[in-house]
Amino acid sequence: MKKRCFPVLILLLFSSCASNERKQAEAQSFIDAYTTEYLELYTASSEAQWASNTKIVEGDTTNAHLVQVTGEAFANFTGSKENIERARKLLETKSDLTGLQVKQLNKILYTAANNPATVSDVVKARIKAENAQTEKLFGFDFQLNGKSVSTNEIDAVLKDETDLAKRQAAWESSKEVGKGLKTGLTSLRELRNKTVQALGYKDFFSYQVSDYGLNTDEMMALIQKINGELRPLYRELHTYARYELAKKYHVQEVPEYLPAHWLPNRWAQDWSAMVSVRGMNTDSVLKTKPAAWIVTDAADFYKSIGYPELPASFWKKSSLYPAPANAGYKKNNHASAWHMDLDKDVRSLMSVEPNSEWYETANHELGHIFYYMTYTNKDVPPLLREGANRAYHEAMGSLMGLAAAQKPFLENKGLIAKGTRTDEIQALLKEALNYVVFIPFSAGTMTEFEKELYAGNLPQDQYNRKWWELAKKYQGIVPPADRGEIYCDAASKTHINDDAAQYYDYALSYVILFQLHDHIAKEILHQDPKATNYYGNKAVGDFLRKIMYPGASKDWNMVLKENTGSELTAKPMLDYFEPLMKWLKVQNKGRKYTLPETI
Ligand code: X8Z
Ligand code: ZN
Repeated sequence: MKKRCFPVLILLLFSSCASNERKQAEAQSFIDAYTTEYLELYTASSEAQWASNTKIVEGDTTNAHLVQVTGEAFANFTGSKENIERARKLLETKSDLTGLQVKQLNKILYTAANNPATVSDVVKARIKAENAQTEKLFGFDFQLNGKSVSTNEIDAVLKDETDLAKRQAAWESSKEVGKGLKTGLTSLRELRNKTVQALGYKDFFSYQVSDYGLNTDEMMALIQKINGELRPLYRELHTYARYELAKKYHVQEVPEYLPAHWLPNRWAQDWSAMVSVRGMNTDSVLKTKPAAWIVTDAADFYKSIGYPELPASFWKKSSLYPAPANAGYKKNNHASAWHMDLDKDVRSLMSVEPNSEWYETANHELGHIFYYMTYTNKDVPPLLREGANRAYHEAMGSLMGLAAAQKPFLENKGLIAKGTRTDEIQALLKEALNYVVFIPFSAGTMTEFEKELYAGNLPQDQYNRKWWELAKKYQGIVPPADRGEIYCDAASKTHINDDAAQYYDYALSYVILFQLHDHIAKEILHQDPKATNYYGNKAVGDFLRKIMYPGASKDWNMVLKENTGSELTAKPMLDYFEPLMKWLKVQNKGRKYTLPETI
């Protein structure tokens, strides 16, 4: 017995090793062939999408045609029966494969589920409906007082205007676009659901959520937990804003809920423009700069922490500034970053003007760009060139945006005079009106609405009622006047149309951002998280690059744990705003709170 044991064991080991090698070689040759074709089709489709988002000409169908053709080619390949079967087959013996191979095969199946050949007519119709919706959204002619206006101009009114009638007109103008998008959204819901259902997903929402390795209930629980943890602080901010804005607009009776047009953002997702911190009025400096400075300065910040120069093609091919009013074309007015070929071609689409909002956004977009550039390396196969999860991708640039607005950084950059005295609580308040206020919008209104839409099949004649019910519940916001079902206010938000069922990414990204920032401040810079200066610090860059480098080839929970020592937690975010909470409670003493303490 014993005698035979050895040779048998060796033989077994040997043969299983040989079979491992064979299986791995087989998987690799499939993955390699798939990748080659994938890259070609992905790039062609990106180019078509890029053109159709940067040059929208009314009546011109060239872009739409190209988007359709390249989109269908990409879908036919990625959703083909053959690719699905081969990936599934190889995964049947996944213990024989490397971790990286398993991840790539899963990615192949995940992409297939959005494009199954078995329902190719549905996929075709979806591509068409998606492009039509984007063209309608960004080709829309916003009108204010009988004149065409850009969304930048509407935003400027909502930021600065104190006359409530004028504010309401601008706010209402910004929502007009939704009317024409309502039926398109319903078709998209059907088409998106039907596509992913063909490969066994319950609905499009659960499909998108599954990218995190979570099911819908788990994601909702996670997001609700975050929302619940930030609720006490939001409730203070909400109370404070009602009273302060009533004062500002000379309204005698403080409203129970905030009228949407009182707030300096079309969706009430960021109220930071409400507060101007004396001594830290960066807007007054920024507006003296050319728009290009905003982008080059953000790039300079990344460079200072050890990121490379942006490639010349970035500057040449990006679309960074608003289309001139008389250009004869419109462009997508929402900021985005593109990895065109999953290799060196990186671009950004923005409408930069010299102000603090675009300064923050430029930092945000470059976070995506440098993430792309960092995980484009020999160790990360093209199919895994994505963030650790989608929220990480959003977190990086937002983190840099936060860092680029802190006082020591601004002093160092000469954006405010050295030694300027500022009120720390006001600065913290301004930050909370951005980062904290965003949570009930992202984790509440947006996520709950899209869950109802996709998983709950919300009837079309209830879209607006549901939207405002959620806005009231989570954000404590009400519309200035009745918004019947002729409107579709949800559809005025870009992501509802073209980045569907993913908005919880941003809520999670803010939580991650504060975890990373806390770690950087305390462990690397040894500075107060509320007053940091990342500029020029290579160790900060090394830390971020270590997270970025593996892309999606590592488990996202592990990435966080390994780099910050903890799992996903809102604690650093809550700690950050602790002093503000105390201050707000004093300010709000004797005021009437209208939001329930718990959601
Ligand atoms: O959509 C974005 C980015 C896209 S790359 C500009 N953000 C969310 C939004 O504008 O609604 C960034 C934060 C929230
Ligand atoms: Zn982003």
